[in-house]
Amino acid sequence: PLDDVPEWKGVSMDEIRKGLGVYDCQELPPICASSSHIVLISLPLPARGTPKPYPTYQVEKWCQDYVRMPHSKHNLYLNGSRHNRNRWEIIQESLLQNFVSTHQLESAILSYNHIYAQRWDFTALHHFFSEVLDEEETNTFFETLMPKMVQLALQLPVLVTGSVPLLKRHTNGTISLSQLQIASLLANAFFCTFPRRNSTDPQSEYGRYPYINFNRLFSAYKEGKWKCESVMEKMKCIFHYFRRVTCKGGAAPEGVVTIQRRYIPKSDCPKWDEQVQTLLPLHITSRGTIEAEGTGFLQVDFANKYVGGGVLGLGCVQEEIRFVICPELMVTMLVTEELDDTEALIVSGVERYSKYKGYSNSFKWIGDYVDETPKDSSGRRLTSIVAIDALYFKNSQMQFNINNIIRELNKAYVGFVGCEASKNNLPAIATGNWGCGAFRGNPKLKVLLQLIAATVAGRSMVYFTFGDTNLRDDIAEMHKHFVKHETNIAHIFSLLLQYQEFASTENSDFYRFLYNRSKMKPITQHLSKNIHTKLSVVKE
Ligand code: AR6
Repeated sequence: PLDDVPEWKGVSMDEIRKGLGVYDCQELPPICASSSHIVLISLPLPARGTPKPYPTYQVEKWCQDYVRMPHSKHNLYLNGSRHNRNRWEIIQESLLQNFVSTHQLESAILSYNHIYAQRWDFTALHHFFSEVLDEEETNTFFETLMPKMVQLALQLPVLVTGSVPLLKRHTNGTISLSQLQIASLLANAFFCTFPRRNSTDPQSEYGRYPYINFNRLFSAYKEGKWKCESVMEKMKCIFHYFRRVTCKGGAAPEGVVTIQRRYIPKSDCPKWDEQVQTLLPLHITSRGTIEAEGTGFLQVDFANKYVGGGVLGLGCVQEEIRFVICPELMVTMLVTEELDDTEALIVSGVERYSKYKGYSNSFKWIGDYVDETPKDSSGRRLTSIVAIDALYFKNSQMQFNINNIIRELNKAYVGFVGCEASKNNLPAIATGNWGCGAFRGNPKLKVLLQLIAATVAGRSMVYFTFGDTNLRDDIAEMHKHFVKHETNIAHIFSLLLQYQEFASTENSDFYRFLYNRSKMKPITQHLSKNIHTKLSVVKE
């Protein structure tokens, strides 16, 4: 019967895991503080309970290399004719009240952001409470959750005593902090307390960072547009997260999260035309999702170069959904400067809080999710996510341009390569149609580029086609073809180079082209030299 036909192709999950248990491999080594790894909690971890902040006493760095904290004594509020006041004092005064409506909340937020009073808009937030929640739910929110969120935000000075470094462009840097510290930072983002993060001018100090203050989300409302519904569902996820992290007892999060920015200069990336490996094993399935069935693997976030993408706006595709079901990911938006071509961000230890169904405009929050992922010796859940941003292709032909191919290979490689310290124990990659939805790439090309990058990084792959059985079969066949013919990466790369010219002249089937050409003799040394000349002349 048809039901017996497996929905996957390639090798089994067991083979991908090399017979090891789901959590036997680990992306990041245990936490060890250094000049490039800032640890905001005290080590070793307590046997139970939440990790303690580090250092014991508050230290403050008000400068361009660290997050400017809302409670800093340097965070002055220039309020017209009045004397400069400490902004944190105003924040405390404004938030310590018994809120009964979102209009009151709006006034409170604007009282320490008055220059935005005319520009910020809270329509989506008001809509959520007036149209989405019923009266009882609204009352419960203001009576119970809201005061706890305020407490969580105002505890920031005692919870985060160290300075939070920024993960800047073209640097390698790592931060480890507790889930509770993240919760407090995100509560501050909710109340829009982060200074200097509101300018829309790209030249401003944080012009190359993602948005972090939640006023963006509160205004994400379009009259009559379906997108507003997914914004409401995203809000449900976020309030659910705050409900979970503010509840007392065993349910409060006690774990640790590590955020790592990785930069490999372009000149140190692999020479793609010199790699002699053949493709590593692939498990490909049309069922399941990266976050659910990709347990234990390095899970790809189909990111924006500004991590988080449209999570605080109207966006509701793979990255945004991942960020709202695992809101701790949003703390990356506080610290991560725009990703450049050969940079990636790896996050380990985040928890999933929400169940959902649907996608994009049909996305719905459907309730609490209990994440049973075990923790490593550093208190991190064994969930690792890598944010890699694909290129956006307005013109579909452009993706076959060899410079764009190299860009995507390098990007995926930087994401997949893993730390030296974990080298022999890295999990496989769990991915799918990276760059092929909102960014309009061709999945048949992108999967091949990801396979090449994963192979050179020494990792097998689990690929989710997100319901597409034809794509699954085509990819499985392509992979099988190259493995059977022992076509190495240099050879595949040379085929891509040939297709670049072919694609612009004829409307051909990409894989057919690869099959036909791969039967010919592999590229010679002479031709290989030719590639380098071509590479330097082909521009986007
Ligand atoms: N698991 C597996 N596959 C998935 C999943 C999932 N959970 N969700 C989606 N897919 P897209 P992009 C498949 O459009 O093109 C965001 O705004 C599905 O086939 O999210 O790289 C970012 O912030 C889908 O069409 O990724 C960026 O700005 C395909 O993956 C931008 O979108 C691509 O998902 C990135 O766009």
